[in-house]
Amino acid sequence: MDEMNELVKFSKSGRIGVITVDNPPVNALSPGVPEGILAAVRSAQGDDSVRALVLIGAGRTFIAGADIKEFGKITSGERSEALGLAEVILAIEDSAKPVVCAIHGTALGGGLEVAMGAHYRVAVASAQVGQPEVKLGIIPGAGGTQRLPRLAGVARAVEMCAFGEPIKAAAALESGIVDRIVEGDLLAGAIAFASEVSQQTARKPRERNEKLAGDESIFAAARDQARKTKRGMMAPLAAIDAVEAATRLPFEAGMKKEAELFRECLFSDQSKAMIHAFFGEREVAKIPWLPKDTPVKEIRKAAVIGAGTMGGGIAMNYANAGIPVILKETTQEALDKGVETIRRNYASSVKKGRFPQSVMDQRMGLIRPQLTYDGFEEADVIAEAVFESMALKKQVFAEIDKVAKPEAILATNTSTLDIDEIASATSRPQMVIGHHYFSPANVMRLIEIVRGKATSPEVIATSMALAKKLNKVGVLVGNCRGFVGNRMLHEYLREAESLLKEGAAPRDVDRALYDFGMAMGPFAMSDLAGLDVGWRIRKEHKDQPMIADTLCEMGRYGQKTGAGWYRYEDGRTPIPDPDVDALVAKLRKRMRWIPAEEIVERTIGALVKEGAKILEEAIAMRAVDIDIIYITGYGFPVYRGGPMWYGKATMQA
Ligand code: T1G
Repeated sequence: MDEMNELVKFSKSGRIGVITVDNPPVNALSPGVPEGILAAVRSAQGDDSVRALVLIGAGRTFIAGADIKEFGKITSGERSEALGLAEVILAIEDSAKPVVCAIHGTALGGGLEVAMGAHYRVAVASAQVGQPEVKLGIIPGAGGTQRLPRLAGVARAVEMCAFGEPIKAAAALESGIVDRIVEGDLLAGAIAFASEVSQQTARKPRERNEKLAGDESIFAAARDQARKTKRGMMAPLAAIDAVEAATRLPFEAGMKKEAELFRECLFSDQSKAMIHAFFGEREVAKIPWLPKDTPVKEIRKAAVIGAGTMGGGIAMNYANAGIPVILKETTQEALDKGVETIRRNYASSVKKGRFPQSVMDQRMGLIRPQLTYDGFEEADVIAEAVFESMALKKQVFAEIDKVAKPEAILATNTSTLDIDEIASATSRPQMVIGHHYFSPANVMRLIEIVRGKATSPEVIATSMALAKKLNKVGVLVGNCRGFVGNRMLHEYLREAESLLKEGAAPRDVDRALYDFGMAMGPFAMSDLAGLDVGWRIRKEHKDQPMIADTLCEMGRYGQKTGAGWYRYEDGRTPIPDPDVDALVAKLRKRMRWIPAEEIVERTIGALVKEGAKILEEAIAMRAVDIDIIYITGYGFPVYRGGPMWYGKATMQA
């Protein structure tokens, strides 16, 4: 095996040359990889013993894209902008000897673009291919928007480039991206395929224009969908423009258009923020002070106490991960209601085609509803999700302390209460930890993992690993009132109320933050979550009253009572209510028009200020932890990087 360099190896199997990319962990196109591939392709051209080439990745995946770490160096001017990919891909495409890409794991971004420069692609059934660049605030920059529509058609290319979701090998075969699904050993299958095609004249993907004819409405429909589902993001619209250019311009001109749009996105604040979030999601999983060899227990069985909205969603997470879970309630009526909600949720996913009925049945089969603690002694983790009352939670923890096995993790889903006090109800506070999910728990990706004074390193390490197993983002935080997310939210809501007292209306504040990119404004969000939750906690803590408390005294808890800050006729659409305007007018100190910029600056500013205090107190380890909490748990726009990133970029926090 010849070393083109330490990252790319070349070997021969009979008359087939094999180019192996070996750049762990994900074979990113880091400096040296494109160069190594190019050298291998070129050297094979002159080698008569080689009739065809196979390009494959070593380790767990094919090429997972350009090296994202290089983008910061490009935008800071530290290195040249040229990724060096276009030249490599052209060399592959212009190879006189057919090139076959062998795909396992993921072929993503530049990885799929390299593969689409090849004349053929074979894949194992478990492989996935995609153009996820829009998730980094950019678009494909090495021909993906020009070659993908030529291989898979315009509609599929728009879908993949504008929305960034990968597709499975079977769908890639069906749409013409992949030429064969290989059973068994991938390399052997690829070499066999390469032998078969070695005498054929391979077509260059850039010359395959027959699928470019498309119905123009595809682009308009995709733009509408992007404006709805990717609201405020520039990259999805740029990706659509680039694919559209492929249908209108010759290949080279289309490539030029793609490069322009790629550069515009790469140098945008949105992309910097989204790349921050990409690496942030991986960084929050790392606990610097936790020894690497801290034992992580395997979670084979779980139990959830409380089948309400949160308990039901938490049980679904375990079932979705294939973990059998007991779901306990105190009354049959409450239990039946909880199980029915779970069934309805799964049925709607089946209806939306997310997974087949068989998967729903399998998951429902993993959930065991009951009214007793039978079987709790086998659970590796017990998650409590009962009503937010300290007395009740302590009673429950005293009960599970008697039935749980010594090594079981005792987790509470409290959103505000003191973990140490809850733990004091047990004989094993070192096994107690907060697993704070966000509603709806089976959808929201965030779990705030709250360590108590006594929580052991094993329990923390196991909880962080469990979050990944449940396909969630676990962020470790310290124990204080409201932990990180809700503590900051409290200040955000207080500032929103003070804006009302100065002249703004709830809809003005909500509009400003919706336009800023929040999933919804503070008042509409409070109505969705239920005003009574915060009210009960403020009463329990004898906090300074808020206007929301007055609304609760009027029986206005939000959507669940048909009225809160807004009125709800259809249960979900907020309608401004003159009664609320009148109440606010009575409490108003002065009346002035407040511009949206000021509303955003003050409310997001409140988040940033409280975030800074939380960092000082080490309740959060890093600013990025706070950013990921807000992006994955509170609907903060990812293209603004999270409150601390945004604060730093705009408020010199
Ligand atoms: N560049 C640099 N580092 C990367 C990387 C990449 N493309 N992908 C992953 N890593 C690091 C990651 O930070 C982590 O590091 C480790 O690898 C394992 O990743 C020209 C411009 C492939 C599905 O967007 O989606 O090509 O934390 O924990 O859960 O048009 O990684 O261990 O130090 O995520 O098994 C397009 C990004 C780039 C794919 C594997 N490609 N990666 O998931 O492992 S733009 C992407 C992923 C581009 C071209 C454009 C996932 C994965 P550390 P991990 P995983």
